[in-house]
Formats: sequence, C-alpha cells, structure tokens
Amino acid sequence: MELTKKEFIAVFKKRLNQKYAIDVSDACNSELYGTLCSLVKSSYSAVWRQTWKDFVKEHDKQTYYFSIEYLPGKLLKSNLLNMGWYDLVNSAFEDLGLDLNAIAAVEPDMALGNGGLGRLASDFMDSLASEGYPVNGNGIRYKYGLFKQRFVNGYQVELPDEWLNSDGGNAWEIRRASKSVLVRIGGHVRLVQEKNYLKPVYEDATLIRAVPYDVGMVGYHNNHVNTLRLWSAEIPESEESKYPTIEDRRQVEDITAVLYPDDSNESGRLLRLKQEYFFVSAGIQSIIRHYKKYGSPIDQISQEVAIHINDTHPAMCVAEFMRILLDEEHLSWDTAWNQTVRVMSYTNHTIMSEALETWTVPMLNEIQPRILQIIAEIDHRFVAALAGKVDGGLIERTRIISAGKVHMAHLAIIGSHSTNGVAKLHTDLLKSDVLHDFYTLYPDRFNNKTNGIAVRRWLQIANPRLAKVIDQSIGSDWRQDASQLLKLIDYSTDNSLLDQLGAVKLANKRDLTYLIKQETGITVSPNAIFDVQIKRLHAYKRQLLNLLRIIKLYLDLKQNPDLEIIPRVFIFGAKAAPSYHYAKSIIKCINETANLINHDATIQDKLKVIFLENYGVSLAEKIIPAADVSEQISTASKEASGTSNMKLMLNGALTVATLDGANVEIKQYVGDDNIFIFGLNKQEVYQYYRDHNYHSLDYYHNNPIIHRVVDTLVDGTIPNISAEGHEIYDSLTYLNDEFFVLRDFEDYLRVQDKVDETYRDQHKWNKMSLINIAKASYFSADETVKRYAETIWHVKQLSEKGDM
Ligand code: 26Y
Repeated sequence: MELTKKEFIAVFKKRLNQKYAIDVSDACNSELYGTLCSLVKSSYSAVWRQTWKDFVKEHDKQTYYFSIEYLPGKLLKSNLLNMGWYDLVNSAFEDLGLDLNAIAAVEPDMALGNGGLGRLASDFMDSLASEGYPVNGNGIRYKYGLFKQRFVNGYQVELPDEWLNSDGGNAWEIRRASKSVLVRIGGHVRLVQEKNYLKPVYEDATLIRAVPYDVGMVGYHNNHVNTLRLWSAEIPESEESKYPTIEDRRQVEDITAVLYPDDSNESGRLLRLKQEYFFVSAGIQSIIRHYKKYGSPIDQISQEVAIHINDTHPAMCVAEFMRILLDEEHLSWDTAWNQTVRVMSYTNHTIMSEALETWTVPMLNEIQPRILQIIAEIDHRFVAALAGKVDGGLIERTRIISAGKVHMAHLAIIGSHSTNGVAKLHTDLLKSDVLHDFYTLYPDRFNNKTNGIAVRRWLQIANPRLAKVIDQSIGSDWRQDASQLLKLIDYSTDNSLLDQLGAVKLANKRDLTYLIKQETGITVSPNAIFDVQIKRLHAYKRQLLNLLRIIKLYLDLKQNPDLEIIPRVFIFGAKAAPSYHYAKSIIKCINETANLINHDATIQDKLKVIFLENYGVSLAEKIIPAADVSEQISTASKEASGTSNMKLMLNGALTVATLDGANVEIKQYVGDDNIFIFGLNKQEVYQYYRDHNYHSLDYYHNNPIIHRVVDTLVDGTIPNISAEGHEIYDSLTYLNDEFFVLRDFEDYLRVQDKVDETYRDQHKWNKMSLINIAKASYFSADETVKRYAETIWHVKQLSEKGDM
C-alpha cells in the first residue's frame, strides 16, 4: 500500500466508521487498535495468499517448524515496521492527536510459551519471513497463555491469562474451519493383514477435531508472509452426542486449554502428552494432505517437505509421519523410514536431565497405541541393526525404549538427519558428554546453530532512540542488514557519538523509572547503575548469587553508611514454575530483601532492589533498553545458550558473565576487555563432578564474608523469610550447593568491583557499550535462520526485498 499520510488518515477514519460507527474523537484505544489491526491485516492478506500460491506453483521445498511454545508478544508494531508503515502511521497518529504507544498497548501479549525456547521460535518466525524463506510454524492455540504473575506478601501467585478474552482479543488470527483434521486419541488397535500392508483396526478411540487458527508472519519489506498455524481442540460434529454435558465437552476442549507452565520439571501429566500428540498429528496430517493435493509422489516427499522438531516435545513427529506413510500410504517400512529421516531434524535446548522427556510405555499406550507400536518397531530395528556391530552397552544406552520408558530425545535423534545444539559450548557438550553415545553412532548428524535474536524487535522497535542515533552515524542500512552495525566500531573514538549513547541510555532509564514508580511505588534514580537479571527463575541461573551480593552490599552499607559506592538499582524479572518450590522460595527472599532495603532510610539511593511482576516479552522491551549491566551468571555448562544476553548487549548493556552458553561467543566477539567474566568454567565444574571434591561447607566456614551473608537467610536480618531462608540456607550448606554459588561468590564480588570502577569512567563505559552493540550483530536471527535453511532444511529464499 503506497499511501500518503493524508490518504492513510482518510482510510483510517473510514474503516473506524465502518467498523465501529464512530469518529476518531470519540473512539477509545481498543477501537483505534481494532481499526488499525484490521487495516494492517487486510493490507497484507493479498500478499499472504500470494506467498502461499507461489510456494505451491513452484513446488518449492517448505519447512514446518514444530514447537509446543511460541512467545510472539505483541504483533502490531512489528507488523507496521515490517510492512514499511511504521513511520507513516506514527506521524499520522500524531497529527490526529493519538498515541501509537498507548494504542499498541491494548494488544494482549501472545504468551504461548514459557521462556527462551518459545521466544526463540518467534524470533525465528520473524527472521524466516523477513529473509523470504518458505517456513511455517506449527503449534498450539492455548486458550490460556502462561500464567499472570502477581506478588502477594512477597510470594508468587499465579493468575490465569485469559488473553483471548481481553479487549484486544486476537486480532491477527484467522480460523480456518475448512482445514480441520481429526486426531485419534486412546482406545485399542490391532493389525489385520491386507494384500500389501498391515491395516490397523481401531476400537474405542476418541476422535478430536483439530481446528487451525492461522497467524500471518509478515516479512520485513519483502512482500512475503508466512503462516504460524496454531491448533485448537474441538468436538467433531459427528461425535456431538457422545458429549452430553458441559463437563464432558470440557474434557476435549481442555486439550488446548493451558500451556504447561513448567520449563524444567517433568510434569508427568497425561494431558501434556495428549497435547504433544494432538498438535503433532494435526500438523503432520495437514502437511501430507497439502503435499498430496498437488500430485507429487509420496515416496519422494522429502524433496519438498522438511520438518523441524523444536526440543523433544514434538518428537512424536517421527512416529506420526511413519504412521501415515505406512498405514495410509502403504509404503514399505524401509521407504517410509528413509523418507522420515530425511524430512526430520531436531534441536536440543537443554542438558538438564530433568528436562529430557521420557514417558512410560503404559502412558504412551493410553494416548495412542499405534504410535507406541511404531516406536517399538523403530526401537527394535535400531537394536537389530547395531547388534554385533557395536558394544552392547552402547545399544542399551541409546535405544528408545528401556526399563519401561520411552526416551523422546533418542526418538528424535534416531529418526532425523540432524541434531543441533544452540551455542558452540552447548553443542560441544552434547557431543562430548550428554549425547556422546549418539555422537559416536552418528557423528555427521551433529551440528551447532548458535541462537540469534530479531534485531528489528529488540532494537528498532524496543529502542527507537538508539536506532536514531545509529542512523545518524552509520546510516540506516543496518535496519535491513544487521551486520552493518559493525561499522559502529569505526566510531569508537567519536566522543560525540559516545556522549549520545550515554544520553540515550539515560533517557531510556528515565522511562523505566516512571514504570517502576507506577508498578511498585518505589522511586529510583536514573543516575544509578541499572543492573538487570531477566529470565526464568531457576536454581542453575543463580538469581541467588545476585541476591547474596545484594545482601553483602547492604551489610557493608549498614556497617559503614558513608561507604562510597556507585548507586545501583537491581532489577529482576522472573517467573517460577508453579510447582518449583525452591524457585518460589528465592522469589520470596528477593522480595523481602527488596522490601528491607528499599525502605531503609540509611541506605538512601545507594541501593534499590526492584522485582517487577509478570515478566514477559512486553516488559522485556521496556527493561532491556534501560539496562547498564546484564547478569548472565549461570553455573558453567548449564545454560544451553541464553538469548537475553544477546538482547541486552544489542542495547548497549555490558555483560557480567560466566563462561556458559553463548556468553563464550559473546566474549570472543567483544574481546576480554569489553565483558566481565568470572567464576568456574565448564572444565572446572566437570572436574568437581569427577573428583567429588566440592565441599560448600568449607567455603561457609572458612570465608567470614560468605558466612555472614549466608547467615542473614536464617538469623532474622531479613524479615519474613523463616521457612524460605532455611530452605535456601540448607541448600547452600548441608546439601552442598549444587550450583556452586558459594564457590563463585568471591570472584563475582571481584568482577562487580571492576564494573563499578569502569562505570566511573563514563567515556570508557560508553565505548565498551558501543562495541557490544556493534558485535551483537553476529547474533542476528536473520543469519541464524539462514544457516538452518542452508545446511539443515535445504530450502531456498523466495522473496526479493521491496516494500509491501
Ligand atoms: C519437558 C518440559 C518440562 C520442558 C518444557 C520447556 C523442557 C524444557 C522447556 C524449555 C526449555 C527452554 O526454554 N530452554 C532454553 O532455550 C533457549 C533457546 O534455545 C536457550 O537460550 C536457553 O539457554 C534454554 O534454557
């Protein structure tokens, strides 16, 4: 749409009138929001249709990205930006006396994910469309998003997130009832020999109608719109009579009601397994149906279809794809298997053993007996093919079903041609340790794809002030091609630019101080260091290490109120899984420490601790541009990659980090002088594991500072944490401090002193900040997805750049 501002205003007023029979002056923000969305959507819908038709016409290979989580956040601004409308609409709204920010705020966050993995999937969707790749997402349309977090007396309380019932609703989705499919769950199955295949006969199975809701994924200035297809469970019309009561009906609708708010612990619930099979089966059925419609031979499907398994949650893709090729297409096992392995690829996102999914045989049997049969056959053939060729122990350790359990990661690796980790260190660990057995079997299947982030959302949209300053120095090409940000390095001695960076940061911090005041009632000074740790609450991410240092600072200041320190505002954002007791105890302790410090008049402005409620994509967009310090302090070897580390450096924050996940690569890019590294490295952690010689009590007893700080958890210094304080105290002492918090404490203090010292030299700080912004471009998701497309999926870029 090539419109002038005047034309846009006319079109906007007309649509507002048509939709709501109202004038601009009388419209509320949600009516204005609804109108703008409808204009945006109707404007890209022709391109969306065309993108789809082009795929079909050319028989281009397409990828389907299966993820049980997506975290798109809000889409209005990114759609405006990608369509090339942002500046026009912003300025038109100014003329009309409207505030685009307030209108965009009406949109509920689409929070269909827990954390890093879901947000990565959404950054990838943006980049894949923007790079013109034919890649569509497949997931679940949860009725309730990730819980809303509130703090009551310092405790986390979880409230339902009824995003679909909010004022904004979901303006972007299109219900496509005609593309529904039936998913069979439960019951019994027996195989009957037909002429050339075994025919499964099902009894007592439940049929669920899977209805797709499609959301357009709009590419950046390139006339390309991909699809994110989210499935919702309904009762098929033919089965209505089987569900006479509301309670009965709810059993079906519940399949897609809630997102499992758990990113660490196996929930063990059958419903989760049902969800996994439901979206896998619906997605695979619709892919194969679509493929067949255009006449290509089924035994060559791998030439036109690639399927990506994002973590193990969709690992049943392997078995479901086999099921259709065998039972419905009557291919031979070998042909079907050959195609399946060529089609599938898998990303591993974690080495934490509790997050590696297994299901018991009876559970799988209860969800889908035919899928269990197929998995058992895959397992059987895997074992038979290796018997006598490799060590028996190796076979036992790598087979899919052992000791009554089905190992989903094993299924994903054996049933695909590619397994990748998400940062170099992580992939090395997979090869050398976690998945070493598989690496010896399939060395060629393993590869690394370091994570990336959408520079458009995390810089252009979230930080317009910084974007403008960058434009003024190196021009605006970086908006298309993030690698251009490297040109900033040439300006590292340009004092005027460095001063401007400082001014941008200060302005962003001022904005955040307003939000903090509004949300918490606490006044913080924008002149303090804004020290940020935003991520899920997990013991291995060590928010506790941060907290212990805060307590140490507090004790120092109490002892010596005249102590000269650079004021700091510690900002936390984190949700804990509702069932994760320890993580919730840490939240309580941080909140009570915050309460103590923030209301202690003797501390004044030197120290403030702010824990913002309900951390999510939209809040991240406000915190990240205002951060001075980025806390990336997980125990080395535990964080697969991290992505907030990349977003924060892109916005000029300096990183305090352990050598974990992608921090290792950040350090390589920015150089040792532009990052603050501390703590054990991976080798040292593993050495402790091997030698069993870490004794946290020694640190507690021998280091008086540690002793004093840890004691505050139980000696009443911090009020209202009796139970939680003891729980954490015990974990650090008698339970031997699983994540080496005490071991790394002193080094953490040391490196934080260096942060203070550096901050005193604002010129030096801003220079370091500039280098971080420039080098963050290495983590552009546009580049990451290219590597997936070229080396794993083998799909081609279709679209040329150009405005919509
Ligand atoms: C099985 C179930 C309990 C489960 C549910 C969610 C297991 C894992 C997850 C989510 C994992 C996750 O978000 N992992 C994160 O993925 C990011 C993207 O690759 C990484 O940056 C981050 O280090 C990793 O923790």
